[in-house]
Amino acid sequence: GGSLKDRLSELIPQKQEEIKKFRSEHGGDVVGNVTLDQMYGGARGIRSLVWEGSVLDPSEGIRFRGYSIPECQKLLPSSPNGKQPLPESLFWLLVTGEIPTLSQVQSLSAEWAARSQLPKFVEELIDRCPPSLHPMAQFSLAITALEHDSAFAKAYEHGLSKHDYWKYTYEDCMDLIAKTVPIAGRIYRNIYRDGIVAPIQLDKDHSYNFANVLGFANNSEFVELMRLYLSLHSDHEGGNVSAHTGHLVGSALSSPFLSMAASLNGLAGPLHGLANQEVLSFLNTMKEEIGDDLSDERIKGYLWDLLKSGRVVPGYGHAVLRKTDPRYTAQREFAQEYLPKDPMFQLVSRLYEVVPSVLTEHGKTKNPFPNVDSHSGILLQYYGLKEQNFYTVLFGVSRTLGVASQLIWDRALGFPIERPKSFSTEALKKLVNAK
Ligand code: AMX
Repeated sequence: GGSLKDRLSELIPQKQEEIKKFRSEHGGDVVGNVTLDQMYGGARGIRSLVWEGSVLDPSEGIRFRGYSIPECQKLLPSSPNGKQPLPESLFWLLVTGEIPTLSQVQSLSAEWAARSQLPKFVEELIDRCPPSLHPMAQFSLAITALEHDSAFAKAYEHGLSKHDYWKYTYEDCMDLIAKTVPIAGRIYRNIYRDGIVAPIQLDKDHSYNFANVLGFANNSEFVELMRLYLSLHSDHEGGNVSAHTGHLVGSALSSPFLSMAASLNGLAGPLHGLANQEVLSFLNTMKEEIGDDLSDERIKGYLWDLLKSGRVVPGYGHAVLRKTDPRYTAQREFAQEYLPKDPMFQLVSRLYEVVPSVLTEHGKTKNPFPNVDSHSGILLQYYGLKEQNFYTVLFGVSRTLGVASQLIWDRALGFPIERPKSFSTEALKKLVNAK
């Protein structure tokens, strides 16, 4: 069938019509209420966002356009020489709600490879960053600089009709996704290797090229890991910090580059995407301290010391999830297949047996089970991508798929600028007393 943009042109009027009808029939319906505790408590659970790509169930985990992770692994096209879903196919699903054919997916691979060229000044900008600047800061800086060639910003400046917003947003999103790969590769090669970045291969898929710019494409298992990784981290409904930030900034009609840079800055926080880096430091320090003694007593003792010092167990807990994250499970299955004997995998598996009971006894967290970040680091370590400070960049390359797909729909559906109401404590007291 036709291109993704052609398919979108068909789907957009249908969706606009569907929402128009839905709102005319139910626009005044009440879908929730808000307590004071929710206002002071990080807006947890407040129903206030529309997000088309995925919905998170507290016990079952994420569904992308209605499909669970195992269903995606089964239904989405994979590489002819692999079995993990191609992230291109997940992007197609996020954008259209439809399972693409292999040829549609291959057309996306080719298009992203073709759009991957970086402006010279962006390369120079990355090259001038000191290696001591965190990779996520470099990543966000480079994505911001892509604003230079934003089709949306240019067209807007020249007077753009609202009906055409999505078309330019789409073009920018495709460029954005394509360029995350050489940007991430350049940052990695500059900081940790020889500064030489392999060129993008026009006949290869997104994940192969990603592995290749990092310097790991000679290992086909690593390429498969990237396909899984980039698919799993792409989208986790709309309220998490990176997704919500991208959507919020986009609502001001800032281009996809500015929106995604903002999103990445949120992803770079230790309670969000940086947790994958934190997990590795946690595992390494723990390994140093307890050595080969993986007994319950030794692990529990270590965990209690950590908790008593007022720190969190990174990789455990979640704002919405209340069971083991299926993204954790998918990575665990990968490890069971490819690296069952790896000592770090065994440590992670032991923690899975011990941490939930300790956190339950600790009695604070609403979810004592592991999240996505608890597992990703040790897989990367196994294949030699050992520099944990870089891990959140991988998350960001993936998260770009989810944020971009929603940005296209935000503009297609004419979503307005976001502006929730805030109150001072003073004003809230009056509001509550007035009742
Ligand atoms: N270890 C120790 N304490 C934890 C904990 C953990 N893993 N998870 C939650 N808690 C504590 C909280 O700090 C909070 O303590 P407080 O009452 O003293 O402030 C209490 O339990 C209640 O928190 P919650 O409602 O269960 O979680 P939340 O929605 O406020 O926060 C999250 C969610 C993920 C930030 C939190 O679980 C956490 O800090 N986990 C560790 C960091 C992590 O793994 N982050 C990655 C999440 C996934 C992602 O975004 N990439």
